[in-house]
Amino acid sequence: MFKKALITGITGQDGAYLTELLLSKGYEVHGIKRRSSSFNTDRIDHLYQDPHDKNVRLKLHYGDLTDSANLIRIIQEVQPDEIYNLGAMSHVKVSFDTPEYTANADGIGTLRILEAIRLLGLIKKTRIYQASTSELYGLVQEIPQKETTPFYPRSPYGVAKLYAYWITVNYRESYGMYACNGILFNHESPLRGETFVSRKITRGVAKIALGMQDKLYMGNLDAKRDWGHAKDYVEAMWRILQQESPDDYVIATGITTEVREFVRMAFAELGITIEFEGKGDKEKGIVAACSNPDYVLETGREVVCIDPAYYRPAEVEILIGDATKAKTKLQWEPAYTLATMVKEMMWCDIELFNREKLLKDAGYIIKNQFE
Ligand code: NDP
Ligand code: GDR
Repeated sequence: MFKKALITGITGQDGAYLTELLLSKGYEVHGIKRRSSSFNTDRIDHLYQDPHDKNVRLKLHYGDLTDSANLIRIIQEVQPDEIYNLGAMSHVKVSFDTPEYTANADGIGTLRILEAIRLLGLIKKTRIYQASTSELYGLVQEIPQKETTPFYPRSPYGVAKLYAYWITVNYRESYGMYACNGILFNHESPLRGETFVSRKITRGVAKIALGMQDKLYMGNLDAKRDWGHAKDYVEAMWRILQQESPDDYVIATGITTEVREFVRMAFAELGITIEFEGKGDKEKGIVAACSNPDYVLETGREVVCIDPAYYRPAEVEILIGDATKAKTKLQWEPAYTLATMVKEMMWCDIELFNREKLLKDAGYIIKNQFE
């Protein structure tokens, strides 16, 4: 018999990679998608199956983590063996603008799922994965951060996820639920949302190289992140739910890198050398050399500058994770390095914008429909 999984946040970066993984393992995958005025299933369209076909193994349901009745109905209907709660308002900076909504979706949303399992009598059947985050660590208490490091979140997002973390632990301890937290450090991919820093950089660098954008406006270049690849990280999510007993795990690479260095690596991938000069708001990234004849960027041109609008009211300065527990107990190892990930992301965005440029130059795109 195949297993059934229910994924909240199936239309997001991780939802797409996880769906691919679970389908490849023979699961029937159900996903909750939000109603939107425009299509929001781009990341999983290649996996979509016509509901009229036979043996359809990917099914989508309209829903929202802020709607208890809807969640109870879907869980009742699907009777999942595993729930991956990936749905969230996941942008740290945006959470300062929408703190109440973030608490509702990211914090109470998790409670709604746990309560639904309890009320429906599915405690013995359904295992649950909660998408916890390195943002829980926030202000540095210990480095590297591991499962026992104290939490000190620094944003409404981090605080909402702190509630979700503890309510997951509480339901496990109170009701014997198979409920686990994956404390995942930043993970990126070509499917990463366009406003997270990695993708903003690879998109911006691609457009600058192709002559479609002048500069990249950045926030805090000093921040350091432990960046992995989403494809490796969804494998860890699945492994977390296959263990004999439920537990919480840090998933990270153990290497931390400055945002500034990510920018440098992205340009370098295209043969463009960048040097940074100046300090604080006045810092600039200048072209020092360009060895690739495909991209004409004159030496001395300013391509990166700071816009303080991207600073956060409170920042998480450094994240670096210790995934020893996951490596030992789950036998989890990431396949990507930061360098191989930047390469993949950079060339995907070059291809994307090359295509757009071709269409524009040929007169097929009148206004920029990709912005
Ligand atoms: P994305 O932002 O790419 O995806 C978030 C998903 O949640 C989307 O499908 C979105 O739907 C959905 N969503 C948002 N609000 C609601 C809601 N109210 N009800 C139902 N669904 C909702 O995030 P990622 O894929 O990168 O991350 C997945 C999860 O892991 C998130 O919970 C995130 O906070 C957490 N996380 C992510 C890390 C990372 O580095 N990527 C690290 C650690 C944790 P729509 O497409 O309609 O917007
Ligand atoms: P983060 O990711 O906040 O760590 O949360 P993000 O990529 O947004 O920021 C990483 C760091 O880069 C700095 N930064 C900028 N960030 C953005 N978005 N845009 C900029 O222009 C910019 N300039 C500098 C930020 O200040 C920050 O220090 C991500 C999300 O996926 C969360 O959902 C997840 O929980 C954590 O990772 C782990």
